[in-house]
Amino acid sequence: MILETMIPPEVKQIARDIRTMRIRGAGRIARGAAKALKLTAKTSSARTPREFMKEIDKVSSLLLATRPTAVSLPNAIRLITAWPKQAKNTDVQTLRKMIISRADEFIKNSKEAVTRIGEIGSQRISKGDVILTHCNSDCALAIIKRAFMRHKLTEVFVTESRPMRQGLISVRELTKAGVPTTLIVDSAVRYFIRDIDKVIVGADSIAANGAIVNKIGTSQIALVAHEARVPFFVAAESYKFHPDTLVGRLVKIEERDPKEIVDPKRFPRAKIRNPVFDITPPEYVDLIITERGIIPPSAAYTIIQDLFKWKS
Ligand code: RUB
Repeated sequence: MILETMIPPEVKQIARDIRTMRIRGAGRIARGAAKALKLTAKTSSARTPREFMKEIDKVSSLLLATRPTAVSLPNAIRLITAWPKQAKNTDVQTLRKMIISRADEFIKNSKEAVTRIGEIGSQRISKGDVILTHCNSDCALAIIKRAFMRHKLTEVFVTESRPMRQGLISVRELTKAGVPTTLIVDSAVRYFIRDIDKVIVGADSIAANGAIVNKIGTSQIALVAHEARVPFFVAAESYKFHPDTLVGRLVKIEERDPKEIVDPKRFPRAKIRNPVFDITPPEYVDLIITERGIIPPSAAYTIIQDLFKWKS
């Protein structure tokens, strides 16, 4: 039996960091998981392939239990462990090498995908555009920064993104890159929508019907953009497409501690709810920008089925 105590402390720390959001954002969570699997493979003292794969499974379960919504996490684990899991007549050393090289490959591909999304997405920005983004997405910011470097973009509006205020991370990153940035509260989106040319957000999961799961408030912004006929773009690596939605499974929406909103002791008679993601219907999404190219939301089904061979 693999005991919890046998999991390397650095791996437990990564799991803790994902749970407490020190590591956050779907891409970073996936890369964190890849690093944890690599560390496990490197330090394992398993004597048999069976023992080794049990350790990998144990760590996978620990990671999967951290946050439920970003499919990048299970997809990263699946991509790294699928081969070693099927490998027959192999030894611990070979399995170790497989996990390490697949984790390295995942991290490298993931970072390259973000750069490529920046490149592809920036071509969809017109000279003088004012962009609005929500929360903090590496993919969305890659497009904004690339477009700014190409002298296309005029200004970016960033929502605060309550309750954890990840918008402030975006503001820091964008101003550091020299992008003219305006911070607004989430409820000011409709007030400012007439000043906006395009909305660009990231995604934690994309369902087979093209629905987007992203930071709470995204769907309200999409609704406002739709009403004002402002194009709504989603930027996401291919591993954000959710294979389970092919068979009608729903993406689990994480509900976090109400303390992130306010100290519940101050309102002992009130119930406080803190769902941290929501679902934007595909009708409100104009484009999904991936590292493989731009697709309409209606092509999500094909991406999941064909590109990944993740058949129901
Ligand atoms: C982050 C969030 C981001 C997506 C995409 O939520 O919703 O928009 O994860 O980010 P949280 P990226 O802060 O709760 O993790 O493009 O960086 O993967």
